[in-house]
Amino acid sequence: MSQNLDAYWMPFTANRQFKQSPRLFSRAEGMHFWTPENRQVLDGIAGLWCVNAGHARPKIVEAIRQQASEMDFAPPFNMGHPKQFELAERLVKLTPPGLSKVFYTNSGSESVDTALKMALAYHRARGEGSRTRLIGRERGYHGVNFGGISVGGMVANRKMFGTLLSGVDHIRHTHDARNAFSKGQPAHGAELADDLERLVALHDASTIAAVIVEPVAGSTGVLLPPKGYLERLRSICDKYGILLIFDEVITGFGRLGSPFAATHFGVTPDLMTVAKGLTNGSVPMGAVFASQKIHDAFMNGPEHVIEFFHGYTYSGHPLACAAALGTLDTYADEGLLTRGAKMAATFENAVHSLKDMPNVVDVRNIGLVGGIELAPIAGEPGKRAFSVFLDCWEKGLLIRTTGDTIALSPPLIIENKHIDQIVGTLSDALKRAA
Ligand code: PXG
Repeated sequence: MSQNLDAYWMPFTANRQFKQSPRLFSRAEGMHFWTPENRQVLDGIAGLWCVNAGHARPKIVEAIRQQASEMDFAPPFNMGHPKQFELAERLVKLTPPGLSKVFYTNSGSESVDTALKMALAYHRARGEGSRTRLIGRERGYHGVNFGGISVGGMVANRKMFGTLLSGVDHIRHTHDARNAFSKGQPAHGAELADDLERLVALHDASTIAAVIVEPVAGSTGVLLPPKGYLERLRSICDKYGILLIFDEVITGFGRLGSPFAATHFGVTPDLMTVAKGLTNGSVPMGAVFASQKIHDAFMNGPEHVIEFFHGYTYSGHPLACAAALGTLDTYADEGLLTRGAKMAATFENAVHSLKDMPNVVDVRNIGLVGGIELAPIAGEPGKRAFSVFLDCWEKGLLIRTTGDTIALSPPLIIENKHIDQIVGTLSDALKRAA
């Protein structure tokens, strides 16, 4: 490799291993990437759970191109531009009823920290400033900013970074071996939501601002909510005046076969974070959806005073708004926000066909998400799944691994032939990794 790879410190990557045998993409279209050597690689994970409509979609490309020449930037504080408002109006038509306000960010991590701050400030604005405690869940992933890692529950993302936010507690994760090889939502574990009751008993509801969960946990290895679990969490939150935050950075924009997980499961949170699929991964953008009630609690001071002391230089960036509008057009034209539901049965059968492959200890799925969990190599956690990842990459398939779980989250434009290729390549790789 002639290019010097030394200066770039790569994120969430084994830098030394990578630089010894680099893996680069230089072009992408539809369901595929191409390497600089022009080798085609099937995208089994929508880039990183974000390119839901597939790569280089014409309406998105054109929207970005046009916006770049029309207006590159406009200040987001005290000034606006038309596309911010147009996008917000279109977005709240897609969200579950009640989530009627949108606040823009630039990533999932920023969306999470924004939502946590909104929750704290909401209670304070209503005169319940004692509600300062934030509750997350073990094995949760909420990005990498300080708020997100504090409520998050992945030890490697937390342990190096000091004491994090104070006043955070966690409920238990929902992974339960009794549910192995469940198709869709598993039967066991709704009662794990009662952990929130325990934390209320321990800390008192008057100290708790919000609880944040991923409706389906992605990064931590595709963990589904047991039947009845999210409903139970919602009703405990209602009982005690605790806000419920759904982190829909992965589940938003059609991943489960519905526009949002909230729509899919029929449980509406008070705040909902998104990113990724909002712009089809094309320009960084995130957002927080808030209920009218939360928004209105802020709108009670003198009218000339800023209501929420929060925002980013690039909140509602013109390129991001244009890209998001092009993305929503593409989703609408092709019915992509519900296409996952049509493909789900085929995808489910395909991933569960890997059940009897060597070392497979669980298969989990919902919509166009699949998780295949492998038994770890003794004393070397993560190594078996990573070797499957490298093998698939050699054979022209991009997958994602976390620990010893393989995650699949293909673009929602996937066809049967791609599903066949994913499963065929994976089963060969699993046999070789035995
Ligand atoms: N919340 C959730 C639920 C996420 O999945 C974030 C927040 C943070 O988003 P940003 O845009 O700040 O990265 C995410 C991100 C994986 C993987 O391998 C998933 C994410 C990021 C990196 C890797 O599954 N999701």
